[in-house]
Amino acid sequence: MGNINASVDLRRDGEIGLVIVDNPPVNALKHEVRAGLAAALGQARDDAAVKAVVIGCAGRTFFAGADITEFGKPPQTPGLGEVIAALDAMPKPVVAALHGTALGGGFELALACHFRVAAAAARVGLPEVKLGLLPGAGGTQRLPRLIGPEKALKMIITGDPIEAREALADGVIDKIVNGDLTEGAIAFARRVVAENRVLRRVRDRDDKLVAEGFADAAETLTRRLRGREGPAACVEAVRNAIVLPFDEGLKREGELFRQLMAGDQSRAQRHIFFAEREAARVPGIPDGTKPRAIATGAVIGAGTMGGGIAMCFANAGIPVTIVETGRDLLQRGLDRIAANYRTTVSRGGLSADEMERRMALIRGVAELDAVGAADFVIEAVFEEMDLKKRVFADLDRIAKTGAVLATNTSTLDVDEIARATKRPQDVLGTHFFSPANVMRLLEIVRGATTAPDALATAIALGRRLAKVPVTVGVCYGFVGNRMLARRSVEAERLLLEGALPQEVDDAVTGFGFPMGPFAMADMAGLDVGWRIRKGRGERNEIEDALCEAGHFGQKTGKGYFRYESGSRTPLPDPEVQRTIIDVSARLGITRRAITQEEIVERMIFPMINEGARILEEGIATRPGDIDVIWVYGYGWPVWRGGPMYYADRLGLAHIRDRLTLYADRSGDESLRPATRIRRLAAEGRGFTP
Ligand code: T1G
Ligand code: NAD
Repeated sequence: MGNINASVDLRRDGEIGLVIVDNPPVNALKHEVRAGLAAALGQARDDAAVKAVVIGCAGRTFFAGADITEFGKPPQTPGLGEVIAALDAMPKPVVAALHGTALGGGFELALACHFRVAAAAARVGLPEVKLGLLPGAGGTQRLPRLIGPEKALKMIITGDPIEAREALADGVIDKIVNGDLTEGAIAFARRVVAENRVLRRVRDRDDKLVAEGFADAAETLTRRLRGREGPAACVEAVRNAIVLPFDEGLKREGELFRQLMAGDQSRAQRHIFFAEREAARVPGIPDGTKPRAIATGAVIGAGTMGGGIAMCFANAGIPVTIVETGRDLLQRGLDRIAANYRTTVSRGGLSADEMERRMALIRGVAELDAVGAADFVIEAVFEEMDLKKRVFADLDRIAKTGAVLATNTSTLDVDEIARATKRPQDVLGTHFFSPANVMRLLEIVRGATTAPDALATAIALGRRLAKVPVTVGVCYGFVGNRMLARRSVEAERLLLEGALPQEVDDAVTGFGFPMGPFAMADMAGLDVGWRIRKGRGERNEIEDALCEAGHFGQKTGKGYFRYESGSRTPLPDPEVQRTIIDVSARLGITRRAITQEEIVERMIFPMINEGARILEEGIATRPGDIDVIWVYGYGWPVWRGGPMYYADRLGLAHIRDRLTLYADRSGDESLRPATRIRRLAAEGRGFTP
């Protein structure tokens, strides 16, 4: 009894053996933990005085899974599978005491225990698919035996955890403990001993293993996951639980797991897992910098973005005031918010009560003075510099001391906006992505004079709003839009040279993006870019011709594609095709057939090139930050790891050579490979050391 090793402790509480693991911050199942668990189980098994065992964790959570930092390294024994086999062989009752987030291998270990009790706030899940894997320690065989293949497949393919209450209702856990969890677990174990309860292993249960409905569920769940290896393997493994004996299903699960672990997709997704956490470490914010308290928020402008941003505050339980120029526009904005919530309620994603509660947190006004008490103000008015400077000058007068003043501009100079106030240290950019209540990325734009605690406040708020905050510097379009602008230039060139919108979008969605550049432009609204170009005296021959003909995108039912009323499905539009061919002819361009491969290269390589320049200028701190921006803000396929990671996989010498070819062909010097690409390619290195 006592310390088994630095992470695992075994002690006795009467006839109950208590195994407590302490491996901060999330009790990952690293080698030492596994070895300690195996030893503790052995001791408890062999100690006649021990009648039952409770396994629990110290700190903020039960095991949050295998230790991801060990992936790709030589395996060390005991593996998690061996620890779980020891649990299966235990002749005494074992109770898992769950709190925090019992995930992946941690939840699989709990499923191999005879009983599971949990704190009310606990959540359980199998998120391996988010790492390009599948549960590899029996989860695909045990969970279907507890809740049926259909529900198990949903949990495994989404990777989303469920709350303790739902887990109790599904029979995944046996009891919710209010009060001290360890004491509750020990009391539960004592009752099991006292009542001499039958030890029924999950692996021996098959009453829930029905095939009916499984195939349809699999089809529905994987429909939007084209090109992803993980989900397909999850379907095969869970199907095996229905058709194969437990040990054969388990063996096949292990084979699939090792296959995925060695594959490119999982390596790319693991890169994003760590890059997302690395992005939260921002140079220039001294350790111990305290974020300012945020109890209330305000949003200026209730348009496409303002409404979504206000919903983010309400979804996080933060009261928010939304301001418009007049009652009609305000009501239109509030109606759009309510309609959005109603859609979510109708899909079962929110209860009607919860919708009411959130709507009650949103206060609509038509007077800017009403935001005087707000702790964090976000401006989302038209993308016009003079208008934004006027709004910030007013906010400077109205907002309370210490309030953070943020702009949602997608391109404009945050420092120039800050200079419209006498408190530029409180000004920064919070660049949300459309739809703001859905997209997880938040590009936080640090101004030249932004105070470290204002920045820390925006990052902390970003996390409270369930966003992935990435801090960037000030330049035109920041990181994401600046790279996107390179793609847009090439996209127009491809249309002029011979491609059609549907061909370009097909190539890009074939690469793995959920949407092509032209459908995306239609969703954001072609008029946003048109206003910007008019302001800068620039032209996009095809898009401006479409805007002049009223093609603003989804909002007018026609853009690069046409939309049936009430539908968001982009349909080829002969009128657009005619416009494109006319513009090519007017510019004297002979159209030619363009391959999908060339389209993909010209959609991606110029962006990578711009990413290299962004790193050279220090606008982004790390290549991984750019990858996280593209995965969470622009739909870059996570299983390709992001543009900079993808470039390293292809090799920078290849990127350099293709860019040089396209620069020579088009005469566009901006396509010439960036200095950093040329240097790294010459040294045979990648962006990430
Ligand atoms: N392994 C190693 N490190 C981990 C880790 C893990 N599983 N989970 C978190 N960390 C680190 C993380 O990098 C960060 O480090 C710190 O802990 C805090 O994390 C066989 C093989 C648990 C919900 O996928 O989802 O089991 O940056 O900032 O926001 O089937 O972390 O401070 O240095 O995210 O409170 C399955 C992954 C593994 C869960 C907590 N498990 N983790 O979120 O903190 S595969 C997962 C999370 C598996 C088996 C297979 C979250 C969290 P640093 P954090 P958080
Ligand atoms: P929008 O035209 O849909 O909404 C702007 C709203 O601001 C309008 O309802 C208008 O009435 C209101 N407004 C104008 N002046 C105002 C004032 N003085 N006080 C209060 N309200 C005022 O535009 P949008 O698409 O929501 O864009 C808003 C901002 O967000 C822009 O800076 C844009 O560049 C940026 N942005 C847009 C997107 C996108 O995809 N649409 C994405 C990220 C950022």
